[in-house]
Amino acid sequence: MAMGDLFSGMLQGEEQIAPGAVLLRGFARDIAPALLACVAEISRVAPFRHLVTPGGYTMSVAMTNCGRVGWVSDERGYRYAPHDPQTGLLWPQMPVLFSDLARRAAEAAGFNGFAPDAALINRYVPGSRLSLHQDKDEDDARAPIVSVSLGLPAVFLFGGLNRSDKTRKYRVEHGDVAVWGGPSRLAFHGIAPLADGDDPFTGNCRINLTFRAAL
Ligand code: MD3
Ligand code: FE
Repeated sequence: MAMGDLFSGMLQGEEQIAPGAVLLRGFARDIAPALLACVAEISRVAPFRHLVTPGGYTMSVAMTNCGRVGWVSDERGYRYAPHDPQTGLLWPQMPVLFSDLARRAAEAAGFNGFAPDAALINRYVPGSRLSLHQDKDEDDARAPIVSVSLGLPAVFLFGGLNRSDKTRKYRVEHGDVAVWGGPSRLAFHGIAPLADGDDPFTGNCRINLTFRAAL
């Protein structure tokens, strides 16, 4: 590894949290306002909504998508679909700013050539949470998932390959990016109930982007 890579990693606050799982603190901070402008634009066409799980629970996190396909859930199950079931329209195109960020972050974590076809956009308000789960609806589990945190901070729970494995907690903040691949790709993870707060960029919420190679 070249000295420059070592230093950029240190300056970036690169942290390996498990094999294949890397936290890139502040990686997206500079472009966060532009990312949020894209989210606002996307949500005008594909509004945030609270999906229902196959078990009949309404999620506390509001979601929308952009890209060739989007993640959806209803009483029939979880899947990726090209159309927004609420409007019947195709999901909005993924902005080049998004796909470029995802590719650069994946590369910084050692995954070259990441080309996401879906970006799930999650919106948390105080009290919203995401219970422990695995992301296993994607066809290609060899590709990593890249996640970008914007707005209010959150406590990220990261476990192992079994639901009962002990979880570790990581505080994630505005501009932090994480890459989950290799042996960590199917690890259980979740988000603790969001604490109240006031963020200069988003006000009272947290936005998370997750980039996936879904189909
Ligand atoms: C660890 N989102 O949308 S991103 C999700 O902050 C999701 O909104 C959370 O979990 C959020 O599915 C956490 C971090 C994340 C994403 C995918 C992972 C962590 C992961 C896949 C494997 C292991
Ligand atoms: Fe997940």
